[in-house]
Amino acid sequence: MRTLCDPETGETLDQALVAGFAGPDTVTGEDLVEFHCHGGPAVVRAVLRVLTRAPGLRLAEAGEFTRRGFENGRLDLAAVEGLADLISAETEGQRRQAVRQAGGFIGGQVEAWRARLIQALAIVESGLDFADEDDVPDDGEAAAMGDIAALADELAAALVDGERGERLRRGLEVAIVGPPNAGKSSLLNALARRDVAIVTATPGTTRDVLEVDLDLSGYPIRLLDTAGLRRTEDPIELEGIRRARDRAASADVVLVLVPPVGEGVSRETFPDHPNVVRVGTKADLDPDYGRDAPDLTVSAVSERGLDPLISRLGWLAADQLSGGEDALVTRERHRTELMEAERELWAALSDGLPAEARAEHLRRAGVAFGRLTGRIDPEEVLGAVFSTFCIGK
Ligand SMILES: Nc1nc2c(ncn2[C@@H]2O[C@H](COP(=O)(O)OP(=O)(O)OP(=O)(O)O)[C@@H](O)[C@H]2O)c(=O)[nH]1
Ligand SMILES: [Mg+2]
Repeated sequence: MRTLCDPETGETLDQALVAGFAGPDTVTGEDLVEFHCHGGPAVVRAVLRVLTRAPGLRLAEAGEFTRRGFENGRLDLAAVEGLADLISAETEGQRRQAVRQAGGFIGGQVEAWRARLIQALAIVESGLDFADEDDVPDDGEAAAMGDIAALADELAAALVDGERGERLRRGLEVAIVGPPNAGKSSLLNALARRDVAIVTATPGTTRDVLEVDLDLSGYPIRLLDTAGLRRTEDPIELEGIRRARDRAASADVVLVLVPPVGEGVSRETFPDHPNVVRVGTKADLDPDYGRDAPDLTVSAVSERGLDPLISRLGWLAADQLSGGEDALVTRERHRTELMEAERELWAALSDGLPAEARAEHLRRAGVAFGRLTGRIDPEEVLGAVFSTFCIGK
């Protein structure tokens, strides 16, 4: 415990725990001092006022601590992104994935790939000086290119992952579609357990796409309520229907709501989607669904059938988000760089290529790996990553 005073007036500001940490074994790699003062806003303000008056001291910018840690080699860029994901993780699945990336999961793998690539590149480059004397690649180079082929295969395999990692970050998108008055908004409200969407007996109530994020057994789900599909002349409703079709087409799962016969004004169907669950609505009315036999039935009023629907969604989420192994790629940025590296590796492997060109393709693959982990640091990439942090991280 230390007494913190204003050096100008001698006034006591707080009794605080002050902890010093010697670099380079700290989060930033620099020497650090932490003040653990009492949490009242006036205390914090007074301490900050006195500290920032001292020459050379200022408040950190957003993400500055993490940025210094990165610049001092304490963590790679993918780990920085993992940390950002950890701070914003809302479900258990997202937290687990973020902890893994913050701990250097993809960074470690990419560094291992890069090390192998550099070895092969060194062998190809060492052969360059003697290229005139011997057009046939020697054994060393053949072995090196054999490893590059294996590397390209590993990259390809890592990229065939159904984009699980990215999906887990943003959540599984589940679009609710169907004819007007089918009970789409009522179902959204029932699943969200809040009064999110307007429900009325007038067909064509919903126009905009409404989004609600839910946590279903640890998996993030983004539910979309959409405008009822029907033929109409109303330009506002037409725009709503266009958005509904658009969002449903790109959603991971589509719930097609089937109202009881006579309840829905239109039977216009939704075009094919690989993941459709047909849900009969208004089950409390003891309904007849005619020829449109649904997969399951629910009532937003009596809540009958909601639990089976939630289980079904949880099961779909587990299937689409968790897969067999932990996802290596969790961001579009990672995917772009790995795809670029893979392309360059295959290019380097093409037949009859002069050794200089082969080496150049391998170098470019290495640059793509380097961009992923932040070893090669175009300012705009770094700026984009760090600006998502809050101050104090
Ligand atoms: N009995 C019964 N009525 C329901 C149920 N779900 C919705 N309704 C009624 O059906 C009508 C339409 O419900 P909404 O949820 O607004 O339907 P919607 O599909 O969102 O309709 P649009 O936004 O117009 O496309 C309202 O009068 C609801 O009260 C249900 O489970 N049981
Ligand atoms: Mg609605």
